[in-house]
Amino acid sequence: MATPQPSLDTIAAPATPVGRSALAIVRIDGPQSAEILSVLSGRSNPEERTATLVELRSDGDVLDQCIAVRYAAPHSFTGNDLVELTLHGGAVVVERVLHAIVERGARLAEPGEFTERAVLNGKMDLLQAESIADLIDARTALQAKVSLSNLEGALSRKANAIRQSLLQVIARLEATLDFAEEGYEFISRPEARGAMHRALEETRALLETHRRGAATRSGLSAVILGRPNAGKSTLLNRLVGSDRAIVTPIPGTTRDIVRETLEIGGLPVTFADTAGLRESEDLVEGIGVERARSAANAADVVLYLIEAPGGMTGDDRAELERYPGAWVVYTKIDLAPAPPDAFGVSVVKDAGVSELLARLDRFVRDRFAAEAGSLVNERQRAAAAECAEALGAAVESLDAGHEEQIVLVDLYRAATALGMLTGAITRAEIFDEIFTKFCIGK
Ligand SMILES: Nc1nc2c(ncn2[C@@H]2O[C@H](COP(=O)(O)OP(=O)(O)O)[C@@H](O)[C@H]2O)c(=O)[nH]1
Ligand SMILES: [Mg+2]
Repeated sequence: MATPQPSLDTIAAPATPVGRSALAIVRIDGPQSAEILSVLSGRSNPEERTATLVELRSDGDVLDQCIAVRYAAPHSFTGNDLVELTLHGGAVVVERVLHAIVERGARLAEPGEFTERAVLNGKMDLLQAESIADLIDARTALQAKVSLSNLEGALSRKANAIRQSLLQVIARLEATLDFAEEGYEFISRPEARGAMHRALEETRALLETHRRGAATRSGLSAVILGRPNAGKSTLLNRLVGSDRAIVTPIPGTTRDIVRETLEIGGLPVTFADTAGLRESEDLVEGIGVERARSAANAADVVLYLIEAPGGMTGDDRAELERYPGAWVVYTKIDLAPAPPDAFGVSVVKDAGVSELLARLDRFVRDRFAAEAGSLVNERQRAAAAECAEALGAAVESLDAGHEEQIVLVDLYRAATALGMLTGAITRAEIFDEIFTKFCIGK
């Protein structure tokens, strides 16, 4: 582990949302943290890692009575000396305490700065740091579960294992090059190829986890399509359990997209109710139809509604050709039955709706629910894709009978991409990109 830099400054921030609450936590990190605590509390510092009741004073004024916990480097979240104050909640208390801390030499922390320090001190890698932000932002239990598995290191272990195997091949190919004159061979070409190919397969498997990981992180979109009056708005209202969209017997009522989010299969699924698909003279309705089509193109699920009494028309067939994966749902089956083998619902009679939800639940779980150790964002995907591309090129060079040096260029590129993924290789711009998205105080 890196030793904390002596020149490090001391930072402070509230770690809980500022506002009316029972308790509020303020953190101080850096070399002066313990000294600031002892000045404000007017006493020698409490035992390490021991909750201690102290009174904080500034210029003779009592600021608050709080519980202070002092952590000494390297045994803290950041790896530096760190103090956590559990104050009474309330904006004024937090504000006054922070002010006193800053007056004694600390500065206010930037978003994510505590976690960034933890990464720089080798307390966690970049993937784990990102999963903290994900955990904080989790909207469903499944999102929290995947974030926790990555925080615990599930994704880092997969990426490190691949990187280690590549570094071994690199080392042995380099050694072979160094001793080429003497005729030593530290790894045969078939052996190197085998190892590279395995690493490529593992990297591809990692990339495969991205669809699930990304869906778990950002949720899915479902679009409800169909001709005017098919019952789209009625179904949306029933799914979300409120009169969200306006329902009338007049075709063309819905013009703009109405969106509502439900939790299905552990993920947030945002349903979009759209304008009915028809050629319209009306400018606003025409724009609505365009929006409906483009939302459907980007959707994870398209529900295509058809009135059972009218049945499928030529227009429906033409629309359905644009969305090959669409689920056809016949509506208003209280008025006429759906065709045999077709799926039907009646909101009026409350028939088929829970079956529709159950099917969606299965679909989301089968296709999108992430397992532990999934790539969850674009940065991670791009790094894994770069690695796979470089490994593919390395295998090709080897097969084409190119020299070791040429193969090594791509192998280094692959190993570097994995190093960027976990943060073993650090770049300032990646850090900025990741940590500025954090909350203050984390
Ligand atoms: N009988 C019956 N009528 C329905 C059902 N669902 C919707 N409707 C009626 O069909 C008309 C059009 O519904 P709406 O949801 O606005 O259709 P949209 O244009 O596709 O959004 C309204 O008068 C609804 O009350 C149903 O399950 N059974
Ligand atoms: Mg509508």
